[in-house]
Amino acid sequence: MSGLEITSMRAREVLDCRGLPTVQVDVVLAGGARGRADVPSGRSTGSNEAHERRDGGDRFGGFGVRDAVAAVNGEIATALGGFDVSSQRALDAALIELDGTANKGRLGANAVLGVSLAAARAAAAAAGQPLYAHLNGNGHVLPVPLVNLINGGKHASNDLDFQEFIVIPVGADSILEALQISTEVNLALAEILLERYGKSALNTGDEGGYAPAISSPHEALGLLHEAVADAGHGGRFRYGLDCAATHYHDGGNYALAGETRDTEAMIELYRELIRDYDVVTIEDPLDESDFEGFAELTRVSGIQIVGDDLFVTNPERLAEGIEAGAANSLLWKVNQIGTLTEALDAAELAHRSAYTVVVSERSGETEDPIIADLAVALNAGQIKTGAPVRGERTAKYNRLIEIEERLGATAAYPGDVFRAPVAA
Ligand code: 2PG
Ligand code: MG
Repeated sequence: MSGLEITSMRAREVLDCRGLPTVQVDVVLAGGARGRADVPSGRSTGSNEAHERRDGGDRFGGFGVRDAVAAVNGEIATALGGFDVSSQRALDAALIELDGTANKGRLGANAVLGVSLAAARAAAAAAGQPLYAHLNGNGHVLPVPLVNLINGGKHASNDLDFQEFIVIPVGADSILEALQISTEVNLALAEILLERYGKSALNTGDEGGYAPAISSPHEALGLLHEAVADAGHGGRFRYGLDCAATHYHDGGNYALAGETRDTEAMIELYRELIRDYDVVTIEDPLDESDFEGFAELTRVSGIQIVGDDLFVTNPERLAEGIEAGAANSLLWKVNQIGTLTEALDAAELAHRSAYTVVVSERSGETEDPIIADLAVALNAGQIKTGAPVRGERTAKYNRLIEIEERLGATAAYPGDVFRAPVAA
């Protein structure tokens, strides 16, 4: 006995930041080490994501996860009893085989992922190491945060179609300073919004960013530029978007700010925003099935184009995208694919293909900060985890601050070269 065998596993329903239930899993090993993980949940989901199992019916408005919890406590606990967690790949392979479907639809990706992540944490605890160091002894790059200060799309009740308007603190020397100056910009933004639109403009969206009643992406980006200038940080920020375009696309056209645009018109709009607002990264600019359009925009834009709904952290879809030249960056969300190993494989394929990796939260998060450790383990150099407010977002930022302190002199903050593989 190595002490690394699973002796017990327990899942339960807990609440996420929207007050909806999600799966929390505890894994206990023979040597006494334990690991816990919570499973996040998206709202603007890609249609090719692994299956999130919900109970339906009246309980929790249909969002209950009792069946997924029962799958962990019953079938998965039985099958993995005594399993040695020293190989995450073997453990995840066992989970995939047990489920037996292509999208984890039988047991539920939320059941499978909870076990996969809790087992990784237990293995790290048994080794006496923080998770980032256990996964990669050379993990030392603190990610540049893509800080989402204005929310729209499915994440807010305003008329902005783009989902996320992002500031990127490239002119900081550390994650701590990056968060400091981002927060100063957020405070300046609040003052501008209050003065210009009144106090209802200070209502926030799902990721803690403000959700003013505006509809023009130009206006939103202009507000970010003004806030950066007012905070005295001109030149220290660059800008980004998550357009989540799948969600206002219909038959080749996009319904954006009251107008209908075809793919070419969307690409023109992006070129304008890149030129006028120093936008250096755009996620999901086009529909999730439009590999060709993504390839064209990637060619003509010269910036980082990120595939979220396009790739769904799926190595096979990513391989297809690489072949087509679609995007040059992978948005990386472990729950889109359902096991840590498959997500790590997608990141490895991305890096091998000179695609960048942006580690990302979901809009439905808990206080679990695991993506902070995963971002450092991947040396990804970029993370997207909302505005620097609200516990489920600050949990990740605070964990990054802690990791930076632990790493001491070996910690690196990439600053303006966060997307170097694209610029090169
Ligand atoms: C996204 C995510 C997270 P959701 O589209 O990138 O920001 O949103 O979790 O709702 O899919
Ligand atoms: Mg997205």
